[in-house]
Amino acid sequence: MVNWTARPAPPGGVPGGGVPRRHAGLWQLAVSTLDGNWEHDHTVPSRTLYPHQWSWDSAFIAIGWAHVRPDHAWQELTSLFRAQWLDGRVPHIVFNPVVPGGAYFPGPGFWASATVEGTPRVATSGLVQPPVHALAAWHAYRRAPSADGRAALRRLYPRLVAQQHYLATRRDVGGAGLASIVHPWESGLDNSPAWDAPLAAVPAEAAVLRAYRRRDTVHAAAAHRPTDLDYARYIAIVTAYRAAGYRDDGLADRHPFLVECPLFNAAMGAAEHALAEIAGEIGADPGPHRERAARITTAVVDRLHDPTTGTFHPRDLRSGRLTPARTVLGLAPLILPDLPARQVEAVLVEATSARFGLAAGMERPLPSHDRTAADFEPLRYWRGPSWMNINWLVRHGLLAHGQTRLAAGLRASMIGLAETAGCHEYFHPDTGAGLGSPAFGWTAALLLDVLAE
Ligand code: 9WN
Repeated sequence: MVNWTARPAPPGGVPGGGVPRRHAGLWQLAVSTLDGNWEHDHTVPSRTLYPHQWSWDSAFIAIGWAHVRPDHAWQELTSLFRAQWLDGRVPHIVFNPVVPGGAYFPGPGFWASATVEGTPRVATSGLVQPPVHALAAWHAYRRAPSADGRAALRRLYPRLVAQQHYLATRRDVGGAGLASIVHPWESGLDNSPAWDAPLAAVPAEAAVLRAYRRRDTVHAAAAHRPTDLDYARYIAIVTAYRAAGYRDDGLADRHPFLVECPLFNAAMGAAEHALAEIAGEIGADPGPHRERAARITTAVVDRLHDPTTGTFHPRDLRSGRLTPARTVLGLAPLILPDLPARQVEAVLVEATSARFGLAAGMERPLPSHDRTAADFEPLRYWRGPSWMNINWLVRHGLLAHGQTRLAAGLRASMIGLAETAGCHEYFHPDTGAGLGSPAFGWTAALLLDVLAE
């Protein structure tokens, strides 16, 4: 049984009993950031950079809403799953039809989801993101248990099961019980050094981009974002997937990017644990979820753990090899409550090393990449900066394995970061300076969650 912490939501956006007075300002900042990003039935990650609905953002954001406006938490997840495809995939972007098509690149016209069978009426992308939604739904419910919440769980449950089924079947390209991602965007850590090796094999030239106009660099510094060459490859990979109607059969024979990611698969395993809890709550059978969770954990260990480095690495199905970079993705399997003690120990060694600096007293949260690596870039997106969602996940992994002192250190550093820079999208891993969007949804939401504990 997973011991997720439960705390009822404080009413009306005021700090709950457990939130000290000195954090009242931060709490209000987080609530007003979420309110400012709320858009009729979902929350945009950022009004400028990401003016639509994103899949794993909505999951994290729902956890934050549960503390202040639980109805928004359920609307958030419900609107996302309304856009689920017939095959079970939950698209990584759901486009808001009232936002001009050119506001985000690549926009709805590029993805052309309406030309594909089994897609919803609303325009979406054709990719997915880490399946953290069952986990989020369970966390949201435990923070605000109610009859409405239970009814929402009941409605979401078959959709969450279909999401898992899609990943466990159509995406099991390697045939070993893990899901493959078909694009770096599916990892959520778009330009992580983890993808450098598999991306290098994707044929693309920066010239590909001349046909398009990037929108992200209008709102954020180019030096803090993926490069043009990264984008050229992102576009080339989507183009290949789109040309095959976003079908998953035959991927091994034709698709240029196929990787088993430790965070993605750990999320898939954690989702089965959460589904077991949800099933218990709504009178369904938790047994099959527990069995699937155990199988996923075994496969994550067998396929993605490297006893030489002690950490987890993505497996590139094109080369058959583990990718060499030691990124924060390698720590993510801690969120599996049944991760064997030997791997827990090894990951803790990695996390507490100079590479990531986890400690009971730590000044800054975990960076997204190994601080000691030659290609560590403290300003560039997922190649060094600290992100609140990854720290939140690792913190829950630490709690799941009884590492309360380290979890407390991480929590304090996350709060300190927001005290330094507010609800930015990501943060300089040394100075804590805010980077990217200044009013970012999941930073606000997860800040509420850590403040409330
Ligand atoms: C592409 C919305 C998303 C996050 C991702 C983050 C970034 C998009 C982009 O923004 O990706 O999906 O345009 O850069 O990498 O994790 O979900 O916040």
